Amino acid sequence: MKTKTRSLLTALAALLAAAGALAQPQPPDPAREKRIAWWREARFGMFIHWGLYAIPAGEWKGQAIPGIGEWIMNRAKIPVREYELLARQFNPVKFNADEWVKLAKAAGQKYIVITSKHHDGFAMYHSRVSRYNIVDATPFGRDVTKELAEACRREGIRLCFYYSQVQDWHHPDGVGNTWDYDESKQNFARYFNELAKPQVREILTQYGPLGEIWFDTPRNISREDSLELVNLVHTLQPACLVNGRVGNDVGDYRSMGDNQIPVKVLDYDWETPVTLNDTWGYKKDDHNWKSTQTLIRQLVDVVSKNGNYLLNVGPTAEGVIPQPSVDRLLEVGRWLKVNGEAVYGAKPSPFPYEFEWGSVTSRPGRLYLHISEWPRGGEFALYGVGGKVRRAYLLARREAALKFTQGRRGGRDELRLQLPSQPPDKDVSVVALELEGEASFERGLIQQPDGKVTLSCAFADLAGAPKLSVDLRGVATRWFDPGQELRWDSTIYEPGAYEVALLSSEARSSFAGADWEGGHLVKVTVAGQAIEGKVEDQGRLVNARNPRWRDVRSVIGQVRIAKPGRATLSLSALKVQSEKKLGFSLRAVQLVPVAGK
Ligand code: JFZ
Repeated sequence: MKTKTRSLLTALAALLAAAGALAQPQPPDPAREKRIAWWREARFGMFIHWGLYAIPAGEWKGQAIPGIGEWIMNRAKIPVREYELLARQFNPVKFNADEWVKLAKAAGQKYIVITSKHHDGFAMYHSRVSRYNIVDATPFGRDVTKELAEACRREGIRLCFYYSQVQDWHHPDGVGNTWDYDESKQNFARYFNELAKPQVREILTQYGPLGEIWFDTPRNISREDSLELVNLVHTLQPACLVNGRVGNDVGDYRSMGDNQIPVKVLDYDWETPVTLNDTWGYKKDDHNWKSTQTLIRQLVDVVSKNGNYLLNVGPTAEGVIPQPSVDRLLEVGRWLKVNGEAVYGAKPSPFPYEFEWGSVTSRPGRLYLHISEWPRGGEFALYGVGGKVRRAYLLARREAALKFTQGRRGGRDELRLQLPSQPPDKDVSVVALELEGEASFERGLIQQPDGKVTLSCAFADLAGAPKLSVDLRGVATRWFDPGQELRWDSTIYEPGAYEVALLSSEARSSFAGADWEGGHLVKVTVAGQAIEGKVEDQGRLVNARNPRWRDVRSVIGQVRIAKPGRATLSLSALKVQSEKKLGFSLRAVQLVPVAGK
């Protein structure tokens, strides 16, 4: 009886997941719609991680401490009494609220989220609940938060606060400090009632209207506690948003994992926080800066999938935003001056899948093609736009109409654009397409003009894979069992020989490096042919959208497609290797035409 109930429940869950029913986090709520309107328009914000951790800047007692900078207290197990002493040194004399806010503005960012209290427990504002704060405990003695609030008001930027609601390594009853405190003797409710809630109340009442409260690392916070925070925020400031990391899916929008950009268009509001290098809080030896092109690509890709992009800076202990961050932000801002129309308030792509050449955003009657891989000779093709294009032009050269042709060929709607041979922008150039009347779009998976057919796990039918789940990056996770089968339907236009390539993903955590496991035996069936092959590391590809997780490419064989049209491809694992406990981390299957056919 018990087993029966459980298998029924599993089947039901799989069914719901397949139907996408679990993907809608919030019921439509008019108050929320009102609250979130500015945020949907904004699309791009500045995250600021600033606190006492900027003083050690990644080094403790002469040792470089690996991991993200703001976690140094935890990573180096620094006793509270020792870490507290940093406050006496905190004197950011170069801090200038106007400069920071003007930088955000020049970068094209519409909101700022700053750490009012991170996991280390130190309040970066004048708290009356605890003296462990920037005004009462440092020689600097200024409420930087107040100065920022005033500067934001002057510049028309929305101020938002990060608040670590569960982890507090300073408070004897907060979560996370196992080196000073005995967890078995802790009383979370005491911390929550005596520090967290009163401080959230303070940040909501001392600094004027806020855009949002950005909670973090909910851990195992109860639904009741999450709701209490949400109610506290909405009661004190009805227009203030709450992010998804308040826990239990009760926020106003969803928060993605750090640096994680989902692989498909989502029909709900979401945001990804992203680092400019590999840390949030300042670390003096982290010079691994993302290129401006990566930042712009990520920004437009996030918008193309219905999200917001929250890009972090980690100021130094002197109050200076590192120059490499400033340089990149100003470049993104210059790009947005030209191309902002395709970002602010823009709607997602009508195509649910990714393109290799870039991303698509939209407005009613308009499509924007954000091209970062410029086509050779400027010849660009897009399939699947049904409806007439009235005019095409580059946002960088609005007056110059681009030549194009449209037609129905080989069962597809084909748009061909003649672009200049060189892109107007070295990073991302945007083509605007003005559409006549109601356009319709082919939303199914189709062969692309470059001949490739890409089948992301995010679009797989999981009915034959009850033990698998696919994360938002499109990676099948926890694939340890053989016998699981994924299926895709797609449309292939060109008959011929195709290489079957698998893209599987590296795993990566904040603290460990990248890792990958191969050696799995898989079977692929398509067009009446079945091939078997081994998943081997034949080379790693950088994914421009998620550069932190590379793809491992493995060609497992060839198939011949004799007839164009709808094709079903299925993939199953016959044997899964799991010595490293990573298993098979498939992200996509690709059919790639074999040259010469
Ligand atoms: C959290 C913090 O611990 C970190 O210090 C920083 O503030 C960051 C923005 O948020 O770290 C996380 C939280 C969630 C994930 C990863 C790191 N996640 O869901 O992948």
